[in-house]
Amino acid sequence: MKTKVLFVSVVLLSVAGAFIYLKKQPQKKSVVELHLCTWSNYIDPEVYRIYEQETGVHIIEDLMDSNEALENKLHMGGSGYDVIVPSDYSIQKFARKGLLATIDLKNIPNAKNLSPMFQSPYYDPDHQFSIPYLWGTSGIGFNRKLVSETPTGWSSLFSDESMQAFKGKISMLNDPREAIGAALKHSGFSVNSRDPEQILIAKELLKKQKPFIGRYDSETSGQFLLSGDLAVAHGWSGDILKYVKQDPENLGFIIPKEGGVVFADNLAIPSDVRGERKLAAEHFINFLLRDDINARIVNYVQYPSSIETAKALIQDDIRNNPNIYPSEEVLSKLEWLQDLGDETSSQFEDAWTEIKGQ
Ligand code: N2P
Repeated sequence: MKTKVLFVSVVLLSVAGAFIYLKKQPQKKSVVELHLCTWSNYIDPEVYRIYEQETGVHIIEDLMDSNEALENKLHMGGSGYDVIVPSDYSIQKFARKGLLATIDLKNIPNAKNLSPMFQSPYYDPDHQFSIPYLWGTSGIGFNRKLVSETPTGWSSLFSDESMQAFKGKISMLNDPREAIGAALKHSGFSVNSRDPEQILIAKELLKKQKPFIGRYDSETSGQFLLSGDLAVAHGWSGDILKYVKQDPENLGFIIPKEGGVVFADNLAIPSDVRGERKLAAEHFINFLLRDDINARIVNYVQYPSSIETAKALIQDDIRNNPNIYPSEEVLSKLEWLQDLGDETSSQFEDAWTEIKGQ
């Protein structure tokens, strides 16, 4: 009996000893790199260097040019992404399809600094799946050397006169919801139309426009406006404004008078990211929301911040630029894209395949 007690005590003591020893050992970092899939011109690359310096975690960036392209990758599985940056309507859609992990807000304390506009966004009111990152508008960039009059609305991309005048020097976003949305808006409809006849009208307009198009481009149209290879470009505010800053005499950006799209892109985690990787992803998301980091990003990319407390660190020429931070009046004319459900989404995607493939 005595030997048995002795034996059990020795075993228990050894287990406790081993536990204390292991606890004292420095934690071995198991996540040494994270894969981020984001849009082009959406971060100051210096931010990756700072993160690596502070945490030892290396960020590997991959680019997406539309939510639909990202969705297809997630559906195929094994994307390897830890953090992704889908837009508003896609958060609804991806969550509905089980593609997003539930975020643990305890690990993202900086989310408390979100601006009032993003405290309860329509597409994810409790931030169950997403944290707003940057936002902006879609509009039209132009080069004054190539357009005789300053564009004011969508007709500068779609009217017969514009198409003839700017032949080969027009670009549209390479993005089904944005491009078809612009054609819907020009035709007097909502960007969220579910009406098959209206979608057909928009599709026919884009097919008619195609021979006049220089490029479908979600990444580099700003630089082609600057070089004079494009006269007018459908584009996202910051991507164009970055180049307007380089040549303000000749380049410009407008939000079309008929209204257009306002969007917010969000930090989210694919549903196959679990355990330590998910914790590491949440840590990185929290870092991107930190005031100094967030302001550094905004000053670099020219998109407005979702973080209220970062505003004080944002350059005046950005904070006071109505093209970057539009007035309430302009904002009220813009539409947020909605998740249109599977049936209408496929109609948009089929129309897009037909337009691009024609
Ligand atoms: C930034 C692209 C903004 C993405 N280059 C629009 N959803």
